[in-house]
Amino acid sequence: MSNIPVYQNYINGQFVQHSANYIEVMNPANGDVLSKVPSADKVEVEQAIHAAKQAQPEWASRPAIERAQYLHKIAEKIRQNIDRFALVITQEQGKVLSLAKVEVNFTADYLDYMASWARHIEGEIITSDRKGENIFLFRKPLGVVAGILPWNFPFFLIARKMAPALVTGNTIVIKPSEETPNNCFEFTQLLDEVGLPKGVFNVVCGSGRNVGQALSSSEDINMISFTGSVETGSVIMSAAAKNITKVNLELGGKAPAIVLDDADIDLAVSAIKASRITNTGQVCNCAELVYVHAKVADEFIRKISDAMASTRYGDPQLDPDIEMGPLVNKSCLNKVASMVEQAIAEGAKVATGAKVADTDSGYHYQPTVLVNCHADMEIMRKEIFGPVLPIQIVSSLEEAIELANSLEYGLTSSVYTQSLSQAMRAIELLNYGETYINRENFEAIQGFHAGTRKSGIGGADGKHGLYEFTQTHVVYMQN
Ligand code: TXE
Repeated sequence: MSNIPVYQNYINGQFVQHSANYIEVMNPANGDVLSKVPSADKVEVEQAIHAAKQAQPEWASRPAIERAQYLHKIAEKIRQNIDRFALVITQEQGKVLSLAKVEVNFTADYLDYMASWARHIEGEIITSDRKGENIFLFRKPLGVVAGILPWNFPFFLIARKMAPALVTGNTIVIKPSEETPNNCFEFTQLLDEVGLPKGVFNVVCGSGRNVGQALSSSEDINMISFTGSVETGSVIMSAAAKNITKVNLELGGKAPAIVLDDADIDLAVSAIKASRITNTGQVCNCAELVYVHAKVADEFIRKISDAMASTRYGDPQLDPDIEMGPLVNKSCLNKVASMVEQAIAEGAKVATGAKVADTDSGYHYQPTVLVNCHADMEIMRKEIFGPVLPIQIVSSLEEAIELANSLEYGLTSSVYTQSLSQAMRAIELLNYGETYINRENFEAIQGFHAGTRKSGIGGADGKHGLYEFTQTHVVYMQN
Protein backbone atom coordinates (compact mmCIF):
# COMPACT_ATOMS: atom_id res chain seq x y z
CA MET A 1 0.00 0.00 0.00
CA SER A 2 2.85 2.40 0.81
CA ASN A 3 4.38 1.83 -2.65
CA ILE A 4 1.30 2.64 -4.67
CA PRO A 5 1.67 5.46 -7.20
CA VAL A 6 0.24 8.86 -6.31
CA TYR A 7 -0.72 10.55 -9.56
CA GLN A 8 -0.97 14.32 -10.13
CA ASN A 9 -3.09 16.46 -12.41
CA TYR A 10 -1.45 17.62 -15.62
CA ILE A 11 -1.92 21.33 -16.18
CA ASN A 12 -0.05 23.55 -18.63
CA GLY A 13 2.53 20.89 -19.44
CA GLN A 14 3.31 20.00 -15.82
CA PHE A 15 2.26 17.48 -13.20
CA VAL A 16 1.01 19.79 -10.45
CA GLN A 17 1.22 18.73 -6.80
CA HIS A 18 -2.32 18.39 -5.46
CA SER A 19 -2.70 19.49 -1.84
CA ALA A 20 -6.23 18.45 -0.91
CA ASN A 21 -8.11 15.13 -0.96
CA TYR A 22 -7.16 12.04 -2.93
CA ILE A 23 -9.31 9.20 -4.26
CA GLU A 24 -8.16 5.58 -3.88
CA VAL A 25 -8.42 3.47 -7.04
CA MET A 26 -9.30 -0.20 -6.50
CA ASN A 27 -8.85 -3.42 -8.46
CA PRO A 28 -12.40 -4.79 -8.94
CA ALA A 29 -11.11 -8.37 -9.15
CA ASN A 30 -9.59 -8.45 -5.65
CA GLY A 31 -10.18 -5.14 -3.84
CA ASP A 32 -6.48 -4.12 -3.80
CA VAL A 33 -5.82 -0.39 -3.67
CA LEU A 34 -3.84 0.42 -6.81
CA SER A 35 -3.16 4.16 -6.60
CA LYS A 36 -4.21 7.51 -5.25
CA VAL A 37 -5.45 10.21 -7.60
CA PRO A 38 -6.41 13.83 -6.97
CA SER A 39 -9.96 14.76 -6.12
CA ALA A 40 -9.57 18.15 -7.75
CA ASP A 41 -11.54 21.28 -6.96
CA LYS A 42 -12.90 24.08 -9.09
CA VAL A 43 -9.68 26.12 -8.87
CA GLU A 44 -7.62 23.36 -10.49
CA VAL A 45 -10.24 22.95 -13.22
CA GLU A 46 -10.09 26.68 -13.92
CA GLN A 47 -6.29 26.57 -14.10
CA ALA A 48 -6.49 23.77 -16.66
CA ILE A 49 -9.12 25.57 -18.73
CA HIS A 50 -7.05 28.75 -18.61
CA ALA A 51 -3.95 26.89 -19.79
CA ALA A 52 -5.90 25.27 -22.64
CA LYS A 53 -7.37 28.61 -23.66
CA GLN A 54 -3.98 30.34 -23.66
CA ALA A 55 -2.39 27.60 -25.72
CA GLN A 56 -5.14 27.25 -28.31
CA PRO A 57 -4.44 30.13 -30.79
CA GLU A 58 -0.79 29.21 -31.27
CA TRP A 59 -1.68 25.50 -31.56
CA ALA A 60 -4.36 26.27 -34.16
CA SER A 61 -1.96 28.47 -36.14
CA ARG A 62 0.33 25.48 -36.83
CA PRO A 63 -0.19 23.48 -40.02
CA ALA A 64 -2.48 20.51 -39.32
CA ILE A 65 0.23 18.15 -40.55
CA GLU A 66 2.51 19.41 -37.77
CA ARG A 67 -0.18 18.83 -35.16
CA ALA A 68 -0.71 15.36 -36.57
CA GLN A 69 2.95 14.46 -36.08
CA TYR A 70 2.45 14.59 -32.31
CA LEU A 71 -0.43 12.11 -32.58
CA HIS A 72 1.74 9.74 -34.66
CA LYS A 73 4.53 10.00 -32.08
CA ILE A 74 2.13 9.18 -29.23
CA ALA A 75 0.76 6.22 -31.21
CA GLU A 76 4.29 4.93 -31.74
CA LYS A 77 5.06 5.17 -28.03
CA ILE A 78 1.82 3.40 -27.14
CA ARG A 79 2.80 0.50 -29.42
CA GLN A 80 6.12 0.23 -27.59
CA ASN A 81 4.21 -0.14 -24.29
CA ILE A 82 1.25 -2.38 -25.12
CA ASP A 83 1.74 -4.85 -22.25
CA ARG A 84 2.32 -2.07 -19.72
CA PHE A 85 -0.87 -0.19 -20.62
CA ALA A 86 -2.93 -3.37 -20.92
CA LEU A 87 -1.97 -4.39 -17.40
CA VAL A 88 -2.86 -0.97 -15.96
CA ILE A 89 -6.28 -1.12 -17.67
CA THR A 90 -6.98 -4.68 -16.53
CA GLN A 91 -6.00 -3.93 -12.96
CA GLU A 92 -8.28 -0.94 -12.49
CA GLN A 93 -11.15 -1.83 -14.83
CA GLY A 94 -11.31 -5.62 -14.70
CA LYS A 95 -11.38 -6.52 -18.40
CA VAL A 96 -9.43 -9.57 -19.55
CA LEU A 97 -5.86 -8.89 -20.67
CA SER A 98 -6.48 -9.92 -24.28
CA LEU A 99 -9.26 -7.32 -24.56
CA ALA A 100 -7.11 -4.70 -22.82
CA LYS A 101 -4.44 -5.31 -25.49
CA VAL A 102 -7.06 -4.90 -28.22
CA GLU A 103 -8.04 -1.59 -26.60
CA VAL A 104 -4.43 -0.37 -26.47
CA ASN A 105 -3.75 -1.32 -30.12
CA PHE A 106 -7.05 0.22 -31.22
CA THR A 107 -6.11 3.44 -29.41
CA ALA A 108 -2.79 3.68 -31.27
CA ASP A 109 -4.58 3.00 -34.57
CA TYR A 110 -7.15 5.66 -33.74
CA LEU A 111 -4.45 8.29 -33.12
CA ASP A 112 -2.82 7.43 -36.46
CA TYR A 113 -6.16 7.42 -38.25
CA MET A 114 -7.22 10.83 -36.94
CA ALA A 115 -3.72 12.19 -37.67
CA SER A 116 -4.13 11.01 -41.28
CA TRP A 117 -6.96 13.55 -41.68
CA ALA A 118 -4.49 16.41 -41.40
CA ARG A 119 -4.31 16.87 -45.18
CA HIS A 120 -8.06 16.33 -45.69
CA ILE A 121 -9.71 18.91 -43.45
CA GLU A 122 -11.52 20.67 -46.25
CA GLY A 123 -13.65 23.77 -46.61
CA GLU A 124 -15.90 24.56 -49.59
CA ILE A 125 -16.35 27.20 -52.25
CA ILE A 126 -20.07 27.78 -52.79
CA THR A 127 -21.56 29.25 -55.97
CA SER A 128 -22.82 32.78 -55.41
CA ASP A 129 -25.97 34.47 -56.82
CA ARG A 130 -23.97 37.63 -57.29
CA LYS A 131 -21.60 38.55 -60.04
CA GLY A 132 -18.00 38.73 -58.90
CA GLU A 133 -18.64 37.15 -55.52
CA ASN A 134 -17.09 34.07 -53.95
CA ILE A 135 -18.60 32.28 -50.95
CA PHE A 136 -16.00 30.43 -48.91
CA LEU A 137 -16.77 27.97 -46.12
CA PHE A 138 -13.86 27.49 -43.75
CA ARG A 139 -13.62 24.79 -41.11
CA LYS A 140 -12.08 26.14 -37.94
CA PRO A 141 -11.43 24.72 -34.47
CA LEU A 142 -14.01 25.29 -31.76
CA GLY A 143 -11.44 26.42 -29.16
CA VAL A 144 -11.21 24.47 -25.89
CA VAL A 145 -12.85 21.05 -25.65
CA ALA A 146 -13.66 19.20 -22.40
CA GLY A 147 -13.51 15.41 -22.63
CA ILE A 148 -15.41 13.69 -19.81
CA LEU A 149 -14.65 9.97 -19.84
CA PRO A 150 -16.37 6.79 -18.65
CA TRP A 151 -14.66 3.72 -17.19
CA ASN A 152 -15.59 0.98 -19.68
CA PHE A 153 -12.99 1.71 -22.40
CA PRO A 154 -11.05 4.37 -20.51
CA PHE A 155 -7.87 4.30 -22.58
CA PHE A 156 -9.49 4.32 -26.01
CA LEU A 157 -11.85 7.10 -24.97
CA ILE A 158 -8.90 9.43 -24.29
CA ALA A 159 -7.94 9.09 -27.96
CA ARG A 160 -11.52 9.32 -29.18
CA LYS A 161 -11.76 12.76 -27.59
CA MET A 162 -8.24 14.15 -27.93
CA ALA A 163 -7.17 12.96 -31.39
CA PRO A 164 -9.91 14.70 -33.43
CA ALA A 165 -9.74 17.69 -31.07
CA LEU A 166 -6.01 18.22 -31.49
CA VAL A 167 -5.69 17.54 -35.21
CA THR A 168 -8.37 20.15 -35.96
CA GLY A 169 -6.61 22.77 -33.81
CA ASN A 170 -8.47 22.61 -30.51
CA THR A 171 -6.88 22.18 -27.10
CA ILE A 172 -8.40 19.89 -24.49
CA VAL A 173 -9.02 19.29 -20.80
CA ILE A 174 -9.64 15.62 -20.01
CA LYS A 175 -11.49 14.36 -16.95
CA PRO A 176 -10.97 10.61 -16.61
CA SER A 177 -13.53 8.55 -14.71
CA GLU A 178 -12.57 8.43 -11.03
CA GLU A 179 -13.05 4.63 -11.31
CA THR A 180 -10.30 4.18 -13.91
CA PRO A 181 -7.93 7.16 -14.00
CA ASN A 182 -4.56 5.34 -13.76
CA ASN A 183 -4.30 4.54 -17.47
CA CYS A 184 -4.96 8.21 -18.27
CA PHE A 185 -2.10 9.35 -16.03
CA GLU A 186 0.20 6.73 -17.54
CA PHE A 187 -0.84 7.93 -21.00
CA THR A 188 -0.13 11.50 -19.94
CA GLN A 189 3.37 10.61 -18.76
CA LEU A 190 4.08 9.21 -22.19
CA LEU A 191 2.51 12.21 -23.90
CA ASP A 192 4.70 14.49 -21.75
CA GLU A 193 7.72 12.79 -23.34
CA VAL A 194 6.74 13.74 -26.91
CA GLY A 195 7.00 17.45 -26.11
CA LEU A 196 3.47 18.57 -26.94
CA PRO A 197 3.31 22.36 -26.40
CA LYS A 198 2.23 23.39 -22.89
CA GLY A 199 -1.50 23.65 -22.28
CA VAL A 200 -2.59 21.73 -25.39
CA PHE A 201 -3.52 18.63 -23.36
CA ASN A 202 -4.52 18.82 -19.69
CA VAL A 203 -5.85 16.24 -17.23
CA VAL A 204 -7.87 17.01 -14.13
CA CYS A 205 -9.14 14.13 -12.04
CA GLY A 206 -11.97 14.19 -9.53
CA SER A 207 -15.63 13.59 -9.01
CA GLY A 208 -18.32 14.30 -11.54
CA ARG A 209 -19.99 16.64 -9.09
CA ASN A 210 -16.86 18.83 -8.76
CA VAL A 211 -14.63 18.48 -11.81
CA GLY A 212 -17.32 17.37 -14.28
CA GLN A 213 -19.69 20.09 -13.21
CA ALA A 214 -16.98 22.81 -13.30
CA LEU A 215 -16.06 21.80 -16.85
CA SER A 216 -19.67 21.63 -18.04
CA SER A 217 -20.59 25.03 -16.65
CA SER A 218 -17.47 26.93 -17.76
CA GLU A 219 -17.98 29.70 -20.29
CA ASP A 220 -14.45 29.10 -21.59
CA ILE A 221 -15.24 25.58 -22.77
CA ASN A 222 -16.44 25.48 -26.37
CA MET A 223 -17.59 21.85 -26.52
CA ILE A 224 -18.18 19.12 -23.95
CA SER A 225 -17.59 15.70 -25.39
CA PHE A 226 -19.02 13.18 -22.92
CA THR A 227 -19.46 9.41 -22.84
CA GLY A 228 -21.50 7.96 -19.99
CA SER A 229 -25.01 7.53 -18.63
CA VAL A 230 -28.18 9.26 -19.82
CA GLU A 231 -28.70 10.75 -16.34
CA THR A 232 -25.27 12.37 -16.27
CA GLY A 233 -25.60 13.44 -19.92
CA SER A 234 -28.75 15.28 -19.00
CA VAL A 235 -27.07 17.02 -16.04
CA ILE A 236 -24.16 18.05 -18.30
CA MET A 237 -26.54 19.39 -20.91
CA SER A 238 -28.35 21.50 -18.30
CA ALA A 239 -25.06 22.95 -17.06
CA ALA A 240 -23.93 23.62 -20.64
CA ALA A 241 -27.21 25.34 -21.44
CA LYS A 242 -26.25 28.27 -19.23
CA ASN A 243 -23.51 29.28 -21.68
CA ILE A 244 -25.07 27.69 -24.80
CA THR A 245 -22.02 25.40 -24.93
CA LYS A 246 -22.05 22.76 -27.65
CA VAL A 247 -22.43 19.19 -26.36
CA ASN A 248 -21.42 15.91 -27.96
CA LEU A 249 -23.00 13.10 -25.94
CA GLU A 250 -22.66 9.31 -26.23
CA LEU A 251 -25.07 7.94 -23.67
CA GLY A 252 -25.18 4.20 -24.11
CA GLY A 253 -27.82 1.90 -25.48
CA LYS A 254 -30.15 -1.04 -25.20
CA ALA A 255 -29.00 -2.74 -28.39
CA PRO A 256 -31.60 -5.23 -29.64
CA ALA A 257 -30.38 -8.32 -31.50
CA ILE A 258 -33.09 -9.54 -33.88
CA VAL A 259 -32.80 -13.24 -34.77
CA LEU A 260 -35.13 -14.10 -37.67
CA ASP A 261 -36.57 -17.45 -38.75
CA ASP A 262 -33.98 -17.92 -41.50
CA ALA A 263 -30.96 -16.89 -39.40
CA ASP A 264 -27.73 -18.86 -39.19
CA ILE A 265 -28.36 -19.78 -35.55
CA ASP A 266 -24.80 -20.82 -34.74
CA LEU A 267 -23.48 -17.52 -36.06
CA ALA A 268 -26.11 -15.59 -34.07
CA VAL A 269 -25.27 -17.52 -30.89
CA SER A 270 -21.53 -16.95 -31.11
CA ALA A 271 -21.86 -13.24 -32.03
CA ILE A 272 -24.48 -12.49 -29.37
CA LYS A 273 -22.60 -14.38 -26.67
CA ALA A 274 -19.42 -12.45 -27.52
CA SER A 275 -21.42 -9.26 -27.38
CA ARG A 276 -22.78 -10.05 -23.92
CA ILE A 277 -19.58 -11.18 -22.24
CA THR A 278 -17.07 -8.81 -23.85
CA ASN A 279 -15.95 -6.41 -21.13
CA THR A 280 -18.45 -8.23 -18.88
CA GLY A 281 -21.34 -6.75 -20.84
CA GLN A 282 -20.20 -3.20 -20.10
CA VAL A 283 -20.16 -1.97 -23.70
CA CYS A 284 -22.52 0.67 -25.03
CA ASN A 285 -22.93 -0.88 -28.48
CA CYS A 286 -23.27 -4.55 -27.48
CA ALA A 287 -26.42 -6.71 -27.63
CA GLU A 288 -28.52 -5.96 -24.54
CA LEU A 289 -31.56 -8.08 -25.44
CA VAL A 290 -32.81 -10.52 -28.09
CA TYR A 291 -36.02 -10.63 -30.10
CA VAL A 292 -36.07 -14.14 -31.55
CA HIS A 293 -38.57 -15.49 -34.10
CA ALA A 294 -40.88 -18.17 -32.65
CA LYS A 295 -39.88 -20.70 -35.35
CA VAL A 296 -36.23 -20.79 -34.19
CA ALA A 297 -36.70 -19.76 -30.55
CA ASP A 298 -36.21 -23.22 -28.96
CA GLU A 299 -32.99 -23.92 -30.82
CA PHE A 300 -31.62 -20.42 -30.24
CA ILE A 301 -32.45 -20.38 -26.52
CA ARG A 302 -30.93 -23.82 -25.95
CA LYS A 303 -27.72 -22.95 -27.77
CA ILE A 304 -27.24 -19.46 -26.33
CA SER A 305 -27.93 -20.73 -22.79
CA ASP A 306 -25.30 -23.48 -23.18
CA ALA A 307 -22.85 -20.99 -24.66
CA MET A 308 -23.35 -18.44 -21.88
CA ALA A 309 -23.19 -21.12 -19.16
CA SER A 310 -19.82 -22.28 -20.52
CA THR A 311 -18.22 -18.82 -20.12
CA ARG A 312 -14.97 -18.96 -18.16
CA TYR A 313 -14.73 -16.05 -15.76
CA GLY A 314 -12.59 -14.91 -12.85
CA ASP A 315 -9.64 -12.68 -11.97
CA PRO A 316 -8.01 -11.67 -15.28
CA GLN A 317 -4.56 -11.39 -13.71
CA LEU A 318 -4.63 -14.88 -12.24
CA ASP A 319 -5.89 -16.67 -15.35
CA PRO A 320 -5.08 -15.32 -18.81
CA ASP A 321 -7.45 -17.85 -20.43
CA ILE A 322 -10.72 -16.57 -18.99
CA GLU A 323 -13.28 -14.88 -21.22
CA MET A 324 -14.74 -12.46 -18.68
CA GLY A 325 -13.60 -10.48 -15.64
CA PRO A 326 -15.54 -8.78 -12.83
CA LEU A 327 -17.91 -5.83 -13.10
CA VAL A 328 -16.19 -2.51 -12.51
CA ASN A 329 -17.48 -1.84 -8.98
CA LYS A 330 -19.91 -2.94 -6.28
CA SER A 331 -22.64 -0.55 -7.27
CA CYS A 332 -22.65 -1.91 -10.85
CA LEU A 333 -22.78 -5.48 -9.48
CA ASN A 334 -25.71 -4.52 -7.22
CA LYS A 335 -27.49 -2.82 -10.12
CA VAL A 336 -27.20 -5.93 -12.33
CA ALA A 337 -28.32 -8.25 -9.50
CA SER A 338 -31.33 -6.12 -8.64
CA MET A 339 -32.40 -5.82 -12.30
CA VAL A 340 -32.36 -9.62 -12.61
CA GLU A 341 -34.35 -10.04 -9.36
CA GLN A 342 -36.88 -7.52 -10.60
CA ALA A 343 -37.18 -9.35 -13.95
CA ILE A 344 -37.81 -12.66 -12.18
CA ALA A 345 -40.45 -10.98 -10.00
CA GLU A 346 -42.06 -9.69 -13.21
CA GLY A 347 -42.26 -13.23 -14.67
CA ALA A 348 -38.91 -13.92 -16.38
CA LYS A 349 -37.62 -17.51 -16.21
CA VAL A 350 -33.95 -18.30 -15.66
CA ALA A 351 -32.36 -20.37 -18.44
CA THR A 352 -28.91 -20.05 -16.86
CA GLY A 353 -27.13 -17.98 -14.21
CA ALA A 354 -28.99 -15.20 -12.41
CA LYS A 355 -26.80 -15.03 -9.30
CA VAL A 356 -23.85 -13.10 -7.92
CA ALA A 357 -20.98 -15.51 -8.56
CA ASP A 358 -19.66 -17.53 -5.68
CA THR A 359 -16.02 -16.39 -5.87
CA ASP A 360 -13.59 -15.55 -3.06
CA SER A 361 -13.35 -11.94 -4.10
CA GLY A 362 -14.28 -9.55 -6.90
CA TYR A 363 -17.52 -8.21 -8.33
CA HIS A 364 -18.46 -11.23 -10.45
CA TYR A 365 -21.92 -11.98 -11.81
CA GLN A 366 -22.86 -15.28 -13.45
CA PRO A 367 -23.40 -15.18 -17.23
CA THR A 368 -27.19 -15.14 -17.39
CA VAL A 369 -29.98 -15.87 -19.87
CA LEU A 370 -33.57 -14.92 -19.03
CA VAL A 371 -36.54 -16.13 -21.09
CA ASN A 372 -40.28 -15.37 -21.04
CA CYS A 373 -39.39 -11.70 -21.14
CA HIS A 374 -41.77 -9.09 -22.46
CA ALA A 375 -41.55 -5.46 -23.46
CA ASP A 376 -42.95 -4.00 -20.23
CA MET A 377 -40.21 -5.40 -18.03
CA GLU A 378 -37.55 -3.02 -16.75
CA ILE A 379 -34.83 -5.41 -17.96
CA MET A 380 -36.15 -5.09 -21.54
CA ARG A 381 -36.05 -1.28 -21.43
CA LYS A 382 -33.16 -0.10 -19.19
CA GLU A 383 -29.47 -0.54 -19.88
CA ILE A 384 -28.17 -3.54 -17.86
CA PHE A 385 -24.42 -3.12 -18.50
CA GLY A 386 -23.64 -6.64 -17.33
CA PRO A 387 -23.47 -10.25 -18.61
CA VAL A 388 -27.24 -10.75 -18.69
CA LEU A 389 -29.28 -11.53 -21.80
CA PRO A 390 -33.08 -11.23 -21.67
CA ILE A 391 -34.98 -12.85 -24.57
CA GLN A 392 -38.43 -12.14 -25.98
CA ILE A 393 -40.11 -14.32 -28.62
CA VAL A 394 -41.68 -12.49 -31.59
CA SER A 395 -43.67 -13.63 -34.60
CA SER A 396 -42.30 -11.33 -37.31
CA LEU A 397 -39.61 -8.87 -38.29
CA GLU A 398 -42.16 -6.06 -38.10
CA GLU A 399 -43.06 -6.92 -34.50
CA ALA A 400 -39.36 -6.97 -33.53
CA ILE A 401 -38.77 -3.61 -35.18
CA GLU A 402 -41.77 -2.01 -33.55
CA LEU A 403 -40.49 -3.15 -30.15
CA ALA A 404 -36.94 -2.03 -30.95
CA ASN A 405 -38.06 1.40 -32.09
CA SER A 406 -40.10 1.87 -28.91
CA LEU A 407 -37.00 1.71 -26.68
CA GLU A 408 -35.73 4.98 -25.28
CA TYR A 409 -32.23 4.31 -26.64
CA GLY A 410 -31.27 4.22 -30.31
CA LEU A 411 -27.54 3.55 -30.50
CA THR A 412 -26.90 0.15 -32.09
CA SER A 413 -28.97 -2.82 -33.25
CA SER A 414 -28.24 -6.10 -35.01
CA VAL A 415 -30.14 -8.42 -37.32
CA TYR A 416 -29.49 -12.09 -38.12
CA THR A 417 -31.08 -13.29 -41.37
CA GLN A 418 -30.03 -14.93 -44.63
CA SER A 419 -32.61 -13.04 -46.62
CA LEU A 420 -31.47 -9.90 -48.40
CA SER A 421 -35.01 -8.52 -48.52
CA GLN A 422 -35.54 -8.99 -44.75
CA ALA A 423 -32.18 -7.29 -44.10
CA MET A 424 -33.09 -4.38 -46.40
CA ARG A 425 -36.50 -4.03 -44.77
CA ALA A 426 -34.85 -3.91 -41.33
CA ILE A 427 -32.40 -1.23 -42.48
CA GLU A 428 -35.31 0.82 -43.82
CA LEU A 429 -37.38 0.61 -40.63
CA LEU A 430 -34.89 0.53 -37.75
CA ASN A 431 -34.61 3.93 -36.08
CA TYR A 432 -31.03 3.44 -34.87
CA GLY A 433 -27.68 5.11 -35.42
CA GLU A 434 -25.88 1.86 -36.17
CA THR A 435 -26.95 -1.62 -37.36
CA TYR A 436 -24.89 -4.79 -37.70
CA ILE A 437 -26.16 -7.46 -40.08
CA ASN A 438 -24.94 -11.02 -39.42
CA ARG A 439 -21.94 -9.94 -37.38
CA GLU A 440 -20.83 -8.95 -33.92
CA ASN A 441 -21.37 -5.38 -32.67
CA PHE A 442 -18.03 -3.60 -32.99
CA GLU A 443 -17.69 -0.24 -34.66
CA ALA A 444 -14.95 0.78 -37.10
CA ILE A 445 -12.63 3.77 -36.67
CA GLN A 446 -13.76 5.15 -40.04
CA GLY A 447 -17.51 4.70 -39.36
CA PHE A 448 -19.70 7.09 -37.40
CA HIS A 449 -20.71 6.06 -33.88
CA ALA A 450 -23.88 7.99 -33.07
CA GLY A 451 -27.30 7.23 -31.68
CA THR A 452 -30.88 8.40 -31.93
CA ARG A 453 -33.31 9.22 -29.08
CA LYS A 454 -31.68 9.19 -25.60
CA SER A 455 -28.48 7.58 -26.87
CA GLY A 456 -27.07 11.02 -27.42
CA ILE A 457 -26.34 14.00 -29.58
CA GLY A 458 -23.67 14.07 -32.26
CA GLY A 459 -21.23 11.23 -32.72
CA ALA A 460 -17.65 10.06 -33.01
CA ASP A 461 -15.22 8.50 -35.53
CA GLY A 462 -14.59 8.92 -39.23
CA LYS A 463 -15.02 12.13 -41.17
CA HIS A 464 -18.29 13.05 -39.47
CA GLY A 465 -16.81 12.52 -36.01
CA LEU A 466 -13.79 14.64 -36.93
CA TYR A 467 -15.94 17.54 -38.11
CA GLU A 468 -17.85 17.55 -34.79
CA PHE A 469 -14.71 19.24 -33.45
CA THR A 470 -14.90 22.10 -35.96
CA GLN A 471 -17.12 25.07 -36.60
CA THR A 472 -17.84 26.62 -39.96
CA HIS A 473 -17.03 30.18 -40.93
CA VAL A 474 -18.63 31.39 -44.14
CA VAL A 475 -17.11 34.36 -45.90
CA TYR A 476 -18.76 36.33 -48.75
CA MET A 477 -16.07 38.03 -50.79
CA GLN A 478 -17.19 40.56 -53.35
CA ASN A 479 -14.59 41.50 -55.97
O1 TXE B 1 -21.74 6.72 -15.26
P1 TXE B 1 -21.66 8.31 -15.24
P2 TXE B 1 -21.62 5.68 -14.06
C1 TXE B 1 -24.05 3.67 -18.12
C2 TXE B 1 -24.18 2.22 -17.68
C3 TXE B 1 -23.75 2.29 -16.25
C4 TXE B 1 -24.35 3.62 -15.83
C5 TXE B 1 -23.74 4.28 -14.60
O2 TXE B 1 -25.52 1.82 -17.76
O3 TXE B 1 -24.24 1.22 -15.48
O4 TXE B 1 -24.14 4.44 -16.95
O5 TXE B 1 -22.34 4.42 -14.72
C6 TXE B 1 -18.76 11.87 -14.81
N1 TXE B 1 -21.17 16.40 -14.37
N2 TXE B 1 -22.77 3.94 -18.77
O6 TXE B 1 -22.39 6.12 -12.87
O7 TXE B 1 -22.16 8.86 -13.97
C7 TXE B 1 -18.11 10.76 -14.01
O8 TXE B 1 -17.21 11.30 -13.06
C8 TXE B 1 -20.17 16.03 -15.19
C9 TXE B 1 -22.79 3.87 -20.21
O9 TXE B 1 -20.20 5.42 -13.83
O10 TXE B 1 -22.32 8.76 -16.49
C10 TXE B 1 -17.44 9.95 -15.12
O11 TXE B 1 -16.22 10.59 -15.51
N3 TXE B 1 -19.63 14.80 -15.19
C11 TXE B 1 -21.54 4.31 -20.80
C12 TXE B 1 -18.45 10.06 -16.26
O12 TXE B 1 -19.27 11.18 -15.95
C13 TXE B 1 -20.13 13.89 -14.34
C14 TXE B 1 -20.27 4.26 -20.07
C15 TXE B 1 -19.35 8.83 -16.44
O13 TXE B 1 -20.09 8.61 -15.27
C16 TXE B 1 -21.19 14.20 -13.47
C17 TXE B 1 -20.42 4.38 -18.64
C18 TXE B 1 -21.71 15.53 -13.50
N4 TXE B 1 -22.70 15.92 -12.71
C19 TXE B 1 -21.64 4.17 -18.04
N5 TXE B 1 -21.50 13.10 -12.75
C20 TXE B 1 -21.43 4.30 -22.28
N6 TXE B 1 -22.10 5.21 -22.96
O14 TXE B 1 -20.70 3.49 -22.84
C21 TXE B 1 -20.66 12.12 -13.15
N7 TXE B 1 -19.82 12.59 -14.11
